Amino acid sequence: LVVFTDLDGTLLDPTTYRADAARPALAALQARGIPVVFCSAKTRAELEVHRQALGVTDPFIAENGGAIFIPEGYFPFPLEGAAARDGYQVLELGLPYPEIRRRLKAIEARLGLPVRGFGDLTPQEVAARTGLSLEAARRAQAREYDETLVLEGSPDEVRRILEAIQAAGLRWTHGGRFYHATGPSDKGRAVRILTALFRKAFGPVYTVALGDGPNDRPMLEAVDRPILVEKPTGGWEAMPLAGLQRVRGVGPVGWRRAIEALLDANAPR
Ligand code: 2M8
Ligand code: MG
Ligand code: MG
Repeated sequence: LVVFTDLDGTLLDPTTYRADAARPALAALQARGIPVVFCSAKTRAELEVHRQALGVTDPFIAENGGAIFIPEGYFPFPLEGAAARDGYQVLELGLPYPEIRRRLKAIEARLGLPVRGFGDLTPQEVAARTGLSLEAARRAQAREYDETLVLEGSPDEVRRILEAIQAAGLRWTHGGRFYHATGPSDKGRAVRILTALFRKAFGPVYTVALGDGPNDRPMLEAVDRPILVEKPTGGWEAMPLAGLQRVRGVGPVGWRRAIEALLDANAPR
């Protein structure tokens, strides 16, 4: 068994960014040695803090699939195409942040509409818009593969910007609060690559993913058991996906329920 999980609104409460309600289920996974792979829009800097706080040591996927960070020596074989960086083997799937920013600024000039992102904001502004602390806001701004967009125009202006993003060879998605612009990467591509590595290392593994929003869809499509937790507004993200399990409970409350049910059912390893 390998568990892939989104953070904001899934493992973490959508407003407090805390995982408390999920802790018993997380501990149960850890006690069984089941890998827990964070798969988030968040940056490496943010994910490192959450890993540390929750005692998670498995590989993680940052910035909507922009890169996979694998602790050095985690898999018992060399990783083709990986770059060694700060104790990780890094598989880069996205475009570098400066290149994404350049293309966004070109779109801004061409459309004559503001196309702003976290790179245009002060840490104070990011903190105010997200409810993150100033330090956490700085970590959210330490972006490498994905720009978090702050689009404030009319629905038609937003639509024109999203179309231009695609025409510029980028992709867009939505993380719950914000639109994002990325290179040719998504959570699903990263999950498939990492799953192949887990299978190569450990043989057959059953994959589970938990999410709450639109940017989780590619991840949920890439696993054996896709699970959606409830949104704070009630109900679940609309997602036509075969075998999708919708669990009651917002964020970490649903997360705990889903994982406990899974462990009780003694799902195949
Ligand atoms: C952005 O991501 C969330 C989903 O995780 C969103 O789009 O709603 C990113 O900037 C992330 O790095 C940041 O921590 C988060 C804060 O709400 O917003
Ligand atoms: Mg989410
Ligand atoms: Mg997310």
